Amino acid sequence: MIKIFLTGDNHIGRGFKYDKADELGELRLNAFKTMADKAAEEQCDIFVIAGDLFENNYNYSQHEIESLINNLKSFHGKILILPGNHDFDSENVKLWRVFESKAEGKINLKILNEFKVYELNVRDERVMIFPAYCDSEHSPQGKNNLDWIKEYFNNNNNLDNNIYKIGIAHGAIEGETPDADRKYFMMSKDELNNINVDVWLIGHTHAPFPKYLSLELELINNNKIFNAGSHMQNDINDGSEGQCFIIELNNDKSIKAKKFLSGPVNFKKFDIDLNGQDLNQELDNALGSLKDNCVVELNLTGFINKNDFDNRLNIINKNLERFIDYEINYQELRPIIDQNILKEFSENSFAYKFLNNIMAEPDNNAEAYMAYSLIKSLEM
Ligand SMILES: [Mn+2]
Repeated sequence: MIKIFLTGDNHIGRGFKYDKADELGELRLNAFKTMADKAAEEQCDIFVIAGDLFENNYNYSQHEIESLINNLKSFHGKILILPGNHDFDSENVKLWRVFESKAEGKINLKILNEFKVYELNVRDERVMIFPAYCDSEHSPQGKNNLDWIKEYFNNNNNLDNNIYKIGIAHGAIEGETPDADRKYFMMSKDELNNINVDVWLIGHTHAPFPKYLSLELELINNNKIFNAGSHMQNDINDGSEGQCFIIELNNDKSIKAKKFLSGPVNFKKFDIDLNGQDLNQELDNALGSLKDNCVVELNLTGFINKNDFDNRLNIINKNLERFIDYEINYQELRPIIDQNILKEFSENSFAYKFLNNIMAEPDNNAEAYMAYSLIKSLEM
């Protein structure tokens, strides 16, 4: 049996649009300590990063590289890194040479940047690694880097069954990843299944698949393609909750797998349209059950009573201050025009009668507010 820890699409260096961008960047780096500790605790033999560890291959910092290496130190097995389309390797790219030299003597690292079989010995078992790494940002339309692996198996069709054969690739998967232009090393599941490896470890798609993995190790039937997704949600539109996969490949080549939640942050977006409800209560209903380790985007629209409206910033801040960061948009939030506000005008005035008439109709908050704003603008 061999045991694999799988992550990818970590995008170290990708910016965050929030005020606490630096803090979020550190959390993303520090999650590698969480992952390495978990991989060690689970006695995984290899730790695989299936592409896009970095956001790009030119604008990386020494701090990021050193922090990654330090955080990975608690894992003593083999660390295999596949260059993805964001951090692709080619002749003029220095990133992976820099990473290798910094890692020397600290972690047991192999950058999979050749189209060849990498042989490992794990628990006295023979393991063959077949990498389809990215050697450019985009692929020629409809092409991927699987050809050499197909050819290898055509030429070696009676490999010893006891050898563990692991394919690692980075690119879009037909049916899982949008890639309209077919320029992200598009692979089909049929194509992958027809190659005689025992398991495929895939990167590129930030949302994980298969989606049904649970937190407990379970036998996986009829699937040998695994994409763990990002270890941390990178933004609100990212379909990842921040997880890795732990995969056990048994002597009979059956597969057991589970997910491990590694994300230190979750990004959440709420659109709340109010119609007279208590602001504090509505915010508590929406946000109360969230853990503190969230970045919240809150979009408030509609109508609240005048008292809540005057205190809106206090109420909003009180409900949001416990989160890592938050962004609020309340420009479209309006006060309900009520009898109290009407007192601004004398009872015989046109304004009073006009507004009073509008307010007499049900569900006229928007109209009353518009009329009130118009009257106020004419008064000036
Ligand atoms: Mn990618």
